[in-house]
Amino acid sequence: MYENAQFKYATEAPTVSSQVAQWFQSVDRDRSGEISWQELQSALVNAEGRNFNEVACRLMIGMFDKDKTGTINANEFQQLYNYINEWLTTFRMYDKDQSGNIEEAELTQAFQQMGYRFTPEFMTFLIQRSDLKDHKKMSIDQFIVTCIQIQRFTEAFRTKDTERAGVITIGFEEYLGIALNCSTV
Ligand SMILES: [Ca+2]
Ligand SMILES: [Ca+2]
Repeated sequence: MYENAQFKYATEAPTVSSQVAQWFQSVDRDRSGEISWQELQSALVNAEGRNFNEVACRLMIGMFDKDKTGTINANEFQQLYNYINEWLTTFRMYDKDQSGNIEEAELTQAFQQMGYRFTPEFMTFLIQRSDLKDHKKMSIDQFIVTCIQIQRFTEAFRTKDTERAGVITIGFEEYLGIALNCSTV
């Protein structure tokens, strides 16, 4: 089931830099020397056979676009490549039944291992918003986005929650500021 949740163009172990260069060339379809989120999107497929969602691709491009051109050059790409591979490894580790998706029990365990203590209700909520139809699973791209967003919101929350009480009081505009900042891709 995993064949789909991989780089479409990678044929061998992805650690050698010549292979990274090869993948860069395959992904850079218009030969601009830069990878756009659209090009990244068309190169990444989840277990459903669907291309990664737009938010996931924009988020990942944004993270490694050091010179802020909106695209990834060959130098920036190595890091992006490693980052995506780390996510693939993480995802595989949590996808215990190797279904290619993260089901609710797997998600619960994943967040526990990441150090979060969430209620079962919150886990159900996360699964439901990922799988609008069957309420059963989360794909790899949804998992990446969910983890990144929860991580960002957690960091923002912690800067306010200095006593580690798990509760904060926040003004309306400050709340909006955090929400808008954390959702920016
Ligand atoms: Ca390009
Ligand atoms: Ca699974």
